[in-house]
Amino acid sequence: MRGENEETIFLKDYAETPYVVEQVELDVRIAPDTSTIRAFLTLTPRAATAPGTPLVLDGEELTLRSIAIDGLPLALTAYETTATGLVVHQPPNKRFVLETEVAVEPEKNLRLMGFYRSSGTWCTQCEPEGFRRITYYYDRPDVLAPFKVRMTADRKLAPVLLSNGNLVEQGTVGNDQHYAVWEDPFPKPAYLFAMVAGDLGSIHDEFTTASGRKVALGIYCTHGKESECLYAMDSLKRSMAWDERRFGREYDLDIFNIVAVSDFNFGAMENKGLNIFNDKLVFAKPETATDADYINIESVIAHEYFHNWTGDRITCRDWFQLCLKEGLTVYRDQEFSMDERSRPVNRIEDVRQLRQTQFPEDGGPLAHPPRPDRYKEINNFYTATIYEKGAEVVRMLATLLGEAGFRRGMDLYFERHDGEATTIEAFIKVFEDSSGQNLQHFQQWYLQAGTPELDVRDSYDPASQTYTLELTQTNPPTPGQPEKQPLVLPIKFGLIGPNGSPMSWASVAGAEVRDEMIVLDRASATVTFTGIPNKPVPSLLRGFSAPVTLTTNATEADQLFLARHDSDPFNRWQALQDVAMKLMVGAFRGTAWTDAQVGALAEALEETLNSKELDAAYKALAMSPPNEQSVARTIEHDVDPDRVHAVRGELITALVARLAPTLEKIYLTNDSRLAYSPDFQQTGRRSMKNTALSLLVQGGASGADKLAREQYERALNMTDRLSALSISVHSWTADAQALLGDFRTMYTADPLVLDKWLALNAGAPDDGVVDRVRAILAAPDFPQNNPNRLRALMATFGMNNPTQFARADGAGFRFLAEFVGDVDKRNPQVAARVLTAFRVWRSYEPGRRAEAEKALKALHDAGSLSRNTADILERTLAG
Ligand code: B3K
Ligand code: ZN
Repeated sequence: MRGENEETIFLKDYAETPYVVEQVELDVRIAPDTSTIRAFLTLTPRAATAPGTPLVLDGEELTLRSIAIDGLPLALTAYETTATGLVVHQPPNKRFVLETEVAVEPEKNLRLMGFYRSSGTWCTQCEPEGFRRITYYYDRPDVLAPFKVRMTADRKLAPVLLSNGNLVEQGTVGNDQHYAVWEDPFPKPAYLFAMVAGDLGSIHDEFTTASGRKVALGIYCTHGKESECLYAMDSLKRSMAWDERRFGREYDLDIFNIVAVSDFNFGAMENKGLNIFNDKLVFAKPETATDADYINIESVIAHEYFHNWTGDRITCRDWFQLCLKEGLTVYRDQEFSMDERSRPVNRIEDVRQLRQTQFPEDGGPLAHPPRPDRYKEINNFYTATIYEKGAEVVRMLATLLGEAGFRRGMDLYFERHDGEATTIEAFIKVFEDSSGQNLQHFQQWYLQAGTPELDVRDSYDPASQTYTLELTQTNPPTPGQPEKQPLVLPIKFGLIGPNGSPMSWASVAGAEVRDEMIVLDRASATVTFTGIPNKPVPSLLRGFSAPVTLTTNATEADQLFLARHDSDPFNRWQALQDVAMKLMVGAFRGTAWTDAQVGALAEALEETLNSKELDAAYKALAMSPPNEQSVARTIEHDVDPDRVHAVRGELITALVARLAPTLEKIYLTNDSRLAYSPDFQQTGRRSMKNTALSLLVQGGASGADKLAREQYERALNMTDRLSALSISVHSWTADAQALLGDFRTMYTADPLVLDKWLALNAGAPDDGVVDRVRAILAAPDFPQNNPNRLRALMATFGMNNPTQFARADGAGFRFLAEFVGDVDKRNPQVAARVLTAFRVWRSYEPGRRAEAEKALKALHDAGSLSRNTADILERTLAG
């Protein structure tokens, strides 16, 4: 483990390697305890490389057994191994083959990076820097080479041997062993290497590409789980067809395999031709998976598949460019899910996710640009900013260029950069070249951190029939970036006349206005519309066309008007959220809402819920008031989470007092006993029904607790059962404890359902939660090394239990910090991720802030932390 004072790595220091890797051949002998890897690397010095330039390869926790060049063993003085790699002092000044043999111990690899063993299956995770834990190599994304891999293992322990590319040979060795040779013709960086060996079940299918090539599809899993992989397979085939239709991208190898493993630090990994997945993103059956699980499986299967073009065929030059593949691929998977389900509903959900995960990151000590220029630990940059904000930046590009213009740019990107490791600048350039537009200013989105604040004030002059919008953007400072430039903001909008229909204008001046979009590229602008007969209500930032926080001079009446009349479904939803938010924040600050205010909100909600055009999934979102974290974020400073919790509860009670009959009707009419399907319609109806139930229980409607218990007991699928349980637990009803106990005994055998139970325990807002979670964690049979179990318990506690994590007595902070210190010794990535729960610590009121700081400092003082955790901790304390 490297120390915390390791130097920072800077983008400006990028330099090519002095040697080119032309070919990689691996001979891997897999066996319990110790496996060996012989690597044959064909290397050539670049023309500019001075003779005798040392060959410096990365390597970590490897035991070197032999080393040779062109078949001749090296003298001890000719090379050196260090804690971070291998140095060959004077390699030949022409093409040569470096041959090394190393030993590794996958069973002891609890970090789950490199080669490790999960529930009996050997597997790999190489992104970003795991390959160096398999063999000595240039473990960086700009070194691309074809790989050939020979795997040998015991036939019984590992009847399945998989790697990237195509299977070119297999056979037996003696009585017990067998081997397989895989060859990947596409040059790739080491982070896309993968290898799996184990005793696995599988399902198989086939996909015929648009040009008529047949691709064999396989999903590998624990025996007995095969039928739970069918939805993943279906999602894969739909993804393959969609990428052909929407982006003209065909799959390129003859085989595409997915393997589900139980111990995985992340969601999934896009290794070329051999995706490895966290099993929670593969396995689904109605009795154990919720609608949300099905939706996630569909989107992550798509995401990893789409990486084949945006990630694998075109990869990143260096890790600073991570969002080149991640932001773009998230954009692609979001578009896929929108096409498969519902554009407005998915957009609202994606924006909710952005606000929940990325906005607090961007507004806190861990803020960084989508394309950072420095890092200490790259694993800490797989963030909501790189992924979700990265996707928003691509979405803005698509908005600015229009659908056809965006597609032309993407076509050029695939044509120009196929087979390369490239940069954000090159990505922007293809859109400049294909559209003729200058995008240099737009590019600033990639370089600047922080969420822009957009303020819009409107005014109307009846005498001249002119309507004016004054727009101002502010870009607040973030760590290391005190000064900011204004950004290019595409602001989609519409003007709505008093009768609720769209208004047009005679002329507009003051900023670039295209169709119904203002492009604000300065700190401020005054946009004047003429020929406006009456004062309109503006609908601003339609579809959330730029990732900003918007403030306006709209009155509650304006917002309620938008909630009824806006033709943009996103803004209709947003208007209801805004009114609820205004009431809650006002109450938090001491201005209680009036009966008339709640009455007006309830009426607008009721109208939405009774609408004939809106679908159920949309209505479910419309009736969910902003959650406690987003209320806290709007309050910004001196947050007391207990008061936020109380105020939100009071608003729900006041709304339910008016809406109970409507909610009960929704509950009853959407309760269905149909055979389960994860489709959009059924999912929407369940979501609407369960949201209604949740409000009824939270709002204290009579009989609602009982309804929840009954739903729990008679549920036919996990969505309904878990919703009922979660509603009971979150309101900590009289039944909560008993139902939790029942759920625990009913599902002990299924680890993925156990995660749901762990998360429920950790997310309950009751005072006993710290003790309860501590006891669960300390139980002798708790799987201490499994990331899913640890995250279900501790990331939920830190991120989704605002009142108990931020207890006034500091017990929540201390508990989480102690956990981080402990788990850091085994799995630094899990530890560092959980620690990011503290990113909002400065927004608390002074008492809690002091407690949080004490807990963070205690963790710091407790001694040696991994580089991952030390980096997060230092930035959290400094920012
Ligand atoms: N590219 C992988 C990320 C692996 C992260 C390792 N810390 C998953 C994805 O974004 O598709
Ligand atoms: Zn990805």
